[in-house]
Parts: sequence; C-alpha cells; structure tokens
Amino acid sequence: MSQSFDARQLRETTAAESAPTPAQFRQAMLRHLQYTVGKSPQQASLFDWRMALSHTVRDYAVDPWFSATRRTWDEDRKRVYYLSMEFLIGRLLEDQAINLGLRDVMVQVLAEFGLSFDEVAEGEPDAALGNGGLGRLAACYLESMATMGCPAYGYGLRYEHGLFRQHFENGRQIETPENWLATDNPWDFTRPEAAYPVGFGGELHDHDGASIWSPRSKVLASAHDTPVVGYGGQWANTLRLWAAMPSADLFNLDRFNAGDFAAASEPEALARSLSRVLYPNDTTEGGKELRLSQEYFLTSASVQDILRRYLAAHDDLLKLPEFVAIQMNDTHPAIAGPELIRLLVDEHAVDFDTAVETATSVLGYTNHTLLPEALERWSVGLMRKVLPRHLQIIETLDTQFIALQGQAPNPVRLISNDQVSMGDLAFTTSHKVNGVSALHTELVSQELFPVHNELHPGRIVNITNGVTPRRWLKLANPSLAALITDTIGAGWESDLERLRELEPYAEDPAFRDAFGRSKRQAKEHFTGWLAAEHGIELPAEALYDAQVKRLHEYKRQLLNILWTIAHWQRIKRDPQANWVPRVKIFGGKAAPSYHMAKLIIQLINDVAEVVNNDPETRHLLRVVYPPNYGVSMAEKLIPAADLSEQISTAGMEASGTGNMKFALNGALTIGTLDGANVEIREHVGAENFFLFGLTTEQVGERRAQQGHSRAALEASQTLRDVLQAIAEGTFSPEDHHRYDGLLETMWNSDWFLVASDFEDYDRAQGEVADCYSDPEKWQRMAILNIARMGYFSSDRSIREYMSQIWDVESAL
Ligand code: KOT
Repeated sequence: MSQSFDARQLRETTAAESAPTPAQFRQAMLRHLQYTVGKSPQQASLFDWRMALSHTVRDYAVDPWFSATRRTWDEDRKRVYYLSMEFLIGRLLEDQAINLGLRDVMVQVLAEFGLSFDEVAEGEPDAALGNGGLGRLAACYLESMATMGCPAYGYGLRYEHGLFRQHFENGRQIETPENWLATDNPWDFTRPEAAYPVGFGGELHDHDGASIWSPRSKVLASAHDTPVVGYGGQWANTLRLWAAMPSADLFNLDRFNAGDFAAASEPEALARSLSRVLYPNDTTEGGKELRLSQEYFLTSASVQDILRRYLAAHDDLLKLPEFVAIQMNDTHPAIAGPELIRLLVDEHAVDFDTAVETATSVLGYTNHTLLPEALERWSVGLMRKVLPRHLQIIETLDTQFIALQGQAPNPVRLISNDQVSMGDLAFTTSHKVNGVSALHTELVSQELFPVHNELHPGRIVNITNGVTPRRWLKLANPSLAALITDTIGAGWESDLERLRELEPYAEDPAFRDAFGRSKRQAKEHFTGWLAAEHGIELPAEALYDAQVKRLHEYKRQLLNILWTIAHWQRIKRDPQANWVPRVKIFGGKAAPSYHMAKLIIQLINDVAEVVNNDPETRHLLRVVYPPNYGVSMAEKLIPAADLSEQISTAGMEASGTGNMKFALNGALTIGTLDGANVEIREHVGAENFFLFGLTTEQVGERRAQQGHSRAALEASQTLRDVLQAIAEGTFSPEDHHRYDGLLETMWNSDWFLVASDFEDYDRAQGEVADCYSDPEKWQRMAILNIARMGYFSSDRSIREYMSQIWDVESAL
C-alpha cells in the first residue's frame, strides 16, 4: 500500500548488500576506461575518467531498472506518466551514485587513482532542460516517484540546447547557446525502435460523418531513455525524452516530384527545429507556432507510446483509467485531452462521449501560476493551421461545456475572443486539478476557476510542492548531512519527518557549535568555488543573504537591491556603528526579451560595482551576482546561505521551492505570506521566520488605491533617498538616465508594490541583523527550521499525488 509503505525499510536493504567492494568497482571502472572510452589510465583525461566512472555507475542502475520494469509488466500495475515540457535535472553522476549507495566507494577508488571526485564531477554538463521552478519540480518528482516505488515515466523533449548560458558584459546580461550534448551523454539509452510519427497541419475530410485528418507533414519522435534510480536502489523509472527526426519515409516524394521542393522538405525543416531549443521564458509565452508544435510533438508521441504499452497487455480501452494516469505539468501538454480523444475516436472507434469520459478519468492537471500572461491561449487560426482535428474536438468540448452551464448568461468558454484557453481546456479534460500550495490552490478555486469549481466540486485539490532531500541535503550539503546522521542516525533521507528528532538538540550548545561548523564548511565550499570559477573573494565572517531564482518583477529582486542601497547609505552615514557584515548574493536569469528584468540585473551589477569598491564599507557590505545560476550553482550556494529571500508580492508566487531548499539547509527566511512561505512559516514556527509585507487581500486593496506608489514613497524618506541616488547616476555615472524608466515606474505605477512593502521589509531586515548578532539565538532558530521541514519532502508530495490523484500503489 502506498500509504502504509514505510520508506525506512529501504535503508536496511539498500544497495549495501549488493554494493561492490572498492576492488570490484575499480576493476569495473578500468574496464570501461579501456573498452568504452578507449584509454589507459596513463593517457586518460578528466573527461575520460568521468565517462568511465559514469558508465560504471550506470551499470549498477540497470538491474533495478530491469527488475522494476519487469515487475510492473508481470504484476500488470498501473503506471503514472508525467508529461512536462521541462525537466531541470542538473548533473546526474553524484545523484545516481548516492541513490545506488555507491558514493563512498566511488570517491575512494578515484582517490586511489589520485583524482578528486569534485574535480571529475565538475566537468559534467548541467542538463538544463527547464527554466526554473516548474522544471526543477518535475525532476524532484521523478526522483521521488522512483524512491517511493511508484511505477512511472517522465516524458519530455530532448532539447539540443537547454536554457541559454548567461554572462555579464558591463553588468548587462548576454545570452549564449547552451550545448549540453556537445560531448557524449553517458546516461542516454537510444531507443530507435520506439518511434512515432507526429502529424502537423493539413486538412480534414468528411467520411461517412467521421472526420479524417490528413496531416501536411509528419515528423518522427524517437525515444532516448534515462534510468531514474530511487534512493536505496530498489526501484528505477524511466525519463523518456523525444528527439525529432527527419525520416526518409516521411519525405514527401509526391510533392518533390511535382516540383514543390520547399514543401517536400517541410517535414525535415520542422524536424530540425522541433527539439532544437527550449523556449527561455519562465511564466510567459508568446503565441509562437513552433512552441505549439513542440507541445503537440511531446504530447502526441507520449500518448501514442502510452496507448501502445497499454494495448500490449490489454484490449479494452475503456479500462484505461485503471492502468494509466497522465499528469500534465501545467497546460503545456494540455493538448493531451484532445489527442487522447482523437486517438480513441479516430483510430480505435470509441464513441466520442465515452472517449471524453475515458480521457478525463486518466488525466490530471497541475496549475503552477495565476499570472495572466502565463495562462496559455492559442489563436483559433493557428490551431486550425497546425491541429485542425484537435480544434474540431475542442469546439465540441466547448459546446458541451456551455451546455453544462445551463442558462448561465455569460458561460465560461474554452474558446473566446478567437482564442483557445488551454487552462479551461485542461480543467474540463481532467478528473483532478491541483494547485501547488495551500494559498495558491485557494486562489485557483476562487479567482481562476470559480465556475469550473462550482460545476465540479471536489475536482480541485491542493498538493503542496516538495523537494528531494537526496539532492538538496545529502548531496548538496555533505557536512550538514553527516552531522544529522551522526545525531539521529541514517534513514532521514527517505523519511524526512525524522528530522524532528533534531529539535531537542537546538538547546544543546555542542550541537549548535557543530551546526555552526557545518555552515562554515558549506560557506568555504561555496566561496572556494566562487573564487576559482569567478575570481570573486568573499569574507567568511558575514551574514550570507541570498536571493536566487528567475528574474521577474513579482519576485521583487528590485525590493532587495533597493534595500541594499539604503543599507549602504546608512553604513556610510555611520561607519563606526555596530553593523553586521553582510554579503548580498543574487543569482538568476532573465528571459531574453524581458526588458525590465534585464534592467534590474544591470542595476544589481551596477550597485555591486560601486559598493564593492567603496573602501569605507567593503568590509561590511558586498554584493555578488555570479553569472549563469542553475542547479549546480544552487547545490553549492544554498547550503552556504544564512538568510533566504522569499519576498514576492503576496498572491503571485504559486509556491516556490527554493524557499524549501534554503530552510532545509538551515537558512532563515525573510518572506511575505505568499505561496508555500505560508506553510513553511506554520511548520517552522512564526517565531523562527522573518515575516513582512502586505497580505494577498491587502495587495488587492492597495492596488485599487489611486496613487498608492507616490503615497508610499512620500511616507519613506529612506526609499526616496535610494531613488534619488539612482536618479543622480551614483551607480551609472556614465549614463545618468539608465534607470529613468524604472524610477518612473516606482513613482507612478508600482504594480508589484515595492514601495508599499519597503518600510516593513526594512523593519524585518533590522530584526534579521539583531538576531544574527546573537549567534546562539540564530543557530537555535536555524536548527528548528531544519528539524521542522520534513513535510516539504517531495516524497510527501508524491504520496499525496499517488493517493489523491493517480490512485496508484507503491510497488515496494
Ligand atoms: C511557466 C509557464 C507557464 C505557466 C507556468 C509556468 C511556471 C510556473 N514556471 N514555473 N512556475 C513555477 O512553478 C513552481 C513549481 O510549482 C512554483 O514553485 C513557482 O511558484 C512557479 O512560479
């Protein structure tokens, strides 16, 4: 049973028994070095060693992978399919080694060859097949599904180029292509036999009352599999990524012979672009034909694969919901409803209403945002051009949905203003719709889908996000992880609620000291990397205050940097006062076309330039912004942080997951009542959390007040001084007008309420400083944060998905 499955048992039977001895591991690695990589130890480069090592570790993943797959077939188990346009998995070597119980032996054997694991691992490219929170959540969930023994597949796209690389020139963000596949990807099993044609465009013909779709082009989706091993190595699932392949069969010979050469090679051109690049927008999407085509490509290949697997063991398609659960990660794969209905009706002769019912029972939809610009809408014209049959199905669903609303004068529609609303479509074709934090789910019910919610009470459920403690504590923070294991024993890795056993140690001075030393080690690890990689030197004795996440106005990096300026001005006015030294750490990318976000990056870098070079203050305040923030940087940075900035405008951050990673690593949070902050604060205790800012309700009221931004500025001399310094060109001496637009927004609109929340944020930052000057108090609070974060394990989230949405049981 999924509910009664006790993950602690995992520990006892981990790979320990089957774990190789160092001698065996060494031999396996030398064999791969010679026969897979083709090198001798004398000639091998770090790259060669990493390849040999990765192949060695990968070999140990194959047995659990096979046995899990075989058992799922033999026991005819229900499978979960997690469809996502993004999987931000990061590096895999250490993660897989930990889950297979191989990390220690691996480190030891490398040392025998005179190699440091960190050095070897640092060369592994980050698989950055995602933008931010949504993609990283998918990766945490894959790992937790494997740990929980939930039979599952992740389906995504094998982008040739993941999220762009970021660097700064004169403080400005410059994007360059990312190239994670430039060298061999040792985790990849190519499956040329699993390939499906995906059609685009073309016409509909009527045949005896049935619609026949003749696509204009077809592209082959070909599968690449990566095993995802759960902690303890007892179960492994598959991440299946689709690559688009031009296919000789699909080349349009008729068109070619008729002289229409461009049309004949259309499928090839489309194939080349479909899995070429990840769209770099977090939470917003333009109405791009290629994006819609990518979404359909992922969805169609996956749904075809799911039906093929189901039909290999069953013949009654109406029983699909008993064996298949498909989860849509936001609306990006929301064409899954119409696609499944299409395949059932057009290819398997199921009647329309039964097909709708079957599809709806199979599908679930997770909503990750309320931002209006992020709610996908596709123009009817584009839909008709790319997916004419699907549009026809959506039109029928729309008619049915309107009928369901009876006499409502203004019924909600799936199609309105010549646009298909993918959120409304996803809702109507899902049996469960979930938000990602308690507050967010409340807003999804009340603000986004009130009409749906009344028509389908109970369909909306909350599943608060979680993060995997394997990557975000055991891997990222070995010194803290070791301290925890020494104190409460092993097993917390797959039973995170056990961290509660740390609570009494908050009162133990020896434990607090040990915690302080582990934090110090994490800081040294981070600063060592920062110095080596970016030539940035940081003092170790300072409060590390971090905000790392995508750049977005609602996340309010602007509030943070404006306060930093205020803090600098204060220090300058009274340099001898008893200031707590701070390092302000920023990290994150801006969408290439998001002008305001890029301007905020430039402001942060401009402020860093001035502040870091001020001899009067540089021992008390630093601002650092290492470029190209991603999973691997997060693994080093988060454990080093003392303070976690979670300062979004209330009601705008659906959940956040960085907030969880920081608190789990013993950072205290300064935050608003937004997203999962609300629940984090409830769990760790209000007295261990620095709260500030307007509530969601007050945000609504404040926005309705004419001139609120000017009023807030007039009430804050501190903030006016900051804006004046910016306006005078203090941070942009070569261009006094650089921030005119930003300042204008601050005075005249300020949609994100930076000015309204500034004074309260300043107060909370004052409390932070006071508290940090009392190390005993700070450490007590940090330890209680760690001890009370068990709830935010992605294992708990997955357990809830399994019981509340997927109705699937653990195989363990
Ligand atoms: C992107 C495009 C369209 C719709 C939603 C998104 C989106 C939302 N991308 N990331 N999110 C974040 O998802 C995380 C995981 O649920 C949340 O923690 C975070 O608050 C969202 O902003």
